[in-house]
Amino acid sequence: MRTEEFIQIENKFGANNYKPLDVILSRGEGIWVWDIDGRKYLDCLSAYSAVNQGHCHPKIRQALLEQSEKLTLTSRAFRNDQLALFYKEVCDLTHSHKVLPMNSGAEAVETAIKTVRKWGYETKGVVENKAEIIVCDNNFHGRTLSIISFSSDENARQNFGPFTPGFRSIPFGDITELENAITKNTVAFMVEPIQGEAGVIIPPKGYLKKVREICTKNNVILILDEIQTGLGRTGKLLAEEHEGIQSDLTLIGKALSGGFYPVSAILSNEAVLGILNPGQHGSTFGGNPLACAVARKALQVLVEEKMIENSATMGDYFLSELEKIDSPLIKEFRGIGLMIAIELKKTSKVTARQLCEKLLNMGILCKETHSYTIRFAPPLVIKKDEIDFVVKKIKDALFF
Ligand code: IF1
Repeated sequence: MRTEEFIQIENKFGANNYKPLDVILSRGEGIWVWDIDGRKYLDCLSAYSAVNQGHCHPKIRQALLEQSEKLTLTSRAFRNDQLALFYKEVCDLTHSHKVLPMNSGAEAVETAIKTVRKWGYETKGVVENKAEIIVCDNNFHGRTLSIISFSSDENARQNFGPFTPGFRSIPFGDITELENAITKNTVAFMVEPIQGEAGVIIPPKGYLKKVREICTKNNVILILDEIQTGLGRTGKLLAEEHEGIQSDLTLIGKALSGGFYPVSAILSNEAVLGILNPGQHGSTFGGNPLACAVARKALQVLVEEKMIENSATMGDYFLSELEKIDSPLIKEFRGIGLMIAIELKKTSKVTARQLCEKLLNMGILCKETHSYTIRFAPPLVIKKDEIDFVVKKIKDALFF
């Protein structure tokens, strides 16, 4: 089938909830993907950071194949021989006391919301049904009803009401706003260490450290959504390490499986996840042996193959090379590790989408976020000469 035919069929039968670039991919390896006509592209999106380890990592694939021949799903009605090992390894690696495995990122967020509410009523003594969770303007935490209830993106919310109450949104990066928003009913503050969908927005230095202090002082649970920033993307295993802090709950997903299989997890200290009892939360697929085997290997290769260190050094190099570009179209380059954005000037008459389409034709896959920002987040295995290649293409695309 030709590209146009694939697109026609998708458009005819599929819900129209995405506007993808018109490339039909059929193969991937490391930082590279190929379309159905054999054209090769350098992937600078990494499936929104789900393939940090690179496409079809051979060791993760092997773990998937081997486990798929033994046992894939038991449900949590019975135990399986991968779950305990996953628990131990993920907790050791992240210095967590407890873990709860789920599937998608949004499910991890929902799980956190349920858990901190229960914690609030039973430990903090919040009056029934009064629990409040503070979040940040321009957050992105997923697509379920409770999560869009506190989104500031009108398009994500419009006509999906009625919404879940109990959330309050404050500006990102502002400590005073957080202090002022806390009441006796506040059970948690949930925040992305770096806002992804908002356009790689990095908070002022010291922000998370102060957030940690304020949450501790007020007996408020700090939930860090590291579904995108975690697992090496910012040059550390978890972005919280940049400020030397520890959350109470950390949410991870995406790269937890290296892109093979949906796996997410809620990492916790003893007190918070300890609040859940049998029958109060769960999922048919959460913690299944195939997911656990894949996640164990995905974490192992991330560490053993020094992808986190590579993210830090290659991220610095990428950003410094970008900063050498002097184009009237550019407002700013920003980033941390391999989570990098280019923001175009609103007056530049070229939109981020147009630039992404141009780069697609030049063999670089990237995706706009909002009208004037493009995110660059290649797999963490990218090398120096490959960054040179991307930067050269970006330069060529900007001077047209
Ligand atoms: C889509 C964005 C990225 C996330 C954070 C939770 C989730 C996400 C910080 C939910 C998911 C994805 C979903 C994807 C687009 C994408 C995205 F542009 F929308 F914001 F990565 F930047 N927390 N982010 O970033 O995880 O339920 O999807 O597994 O197509 O909606 P999920």
